Amino acid sequence: MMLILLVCFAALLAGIAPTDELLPKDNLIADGGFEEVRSFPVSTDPYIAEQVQNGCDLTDGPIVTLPSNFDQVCDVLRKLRVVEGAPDREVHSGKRAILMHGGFYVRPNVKAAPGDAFRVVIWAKGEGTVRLAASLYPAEGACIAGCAGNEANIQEDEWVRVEHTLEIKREHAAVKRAAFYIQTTGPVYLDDLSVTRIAADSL
Ligand SMILES: [Ca+2]
Repeated sequence: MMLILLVCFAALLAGIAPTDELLPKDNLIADGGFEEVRSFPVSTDPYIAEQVQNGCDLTDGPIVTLPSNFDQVCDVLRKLRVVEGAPDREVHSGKRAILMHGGFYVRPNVKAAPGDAFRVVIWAKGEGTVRLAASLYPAEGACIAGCAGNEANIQEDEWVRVEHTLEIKREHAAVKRAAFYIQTTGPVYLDDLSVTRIAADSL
């Protein structure tokens, strides 16, 4: 009995289940729950400073806080803020999520080859559309192709699951890696991003 009480008490101390338990173990994206952040003075990062000068809403002050898996802007980024709050309310799980309008690439790049397929999932809440996609690269050099899911309409005040299957066509024979990105057409809260490799025979 005492042991059960101790276990219950430990579970209480631990709070809710860590967000990683809601994400697949084979998630190829680091920190898909957006729980880890990187804070630094805008002035120390010329790339981020340029985005702010161009009108991107990243911060209210001299310090910017970005999700740790932020790699670079995709096309246009109007707004990207890390938000904190309660599960199923401001965030889908854990303590943090992001509020984003526009697009950005997430870390890391993933090894990829013609014929590969990936299941890409994110939870979203807000107003606009959400699209998950990948830019495809050869061993060296610029992007040679892409694959994208259909835009999903998000017009709800509840968290909804967006899922795409992204396939790399065999005609893109030189593809060696994929860089995944998220795009929205309005301010949308996003959490629990996962990218998992699908076996070809399960398609
Ligand atoms: Ca989260």
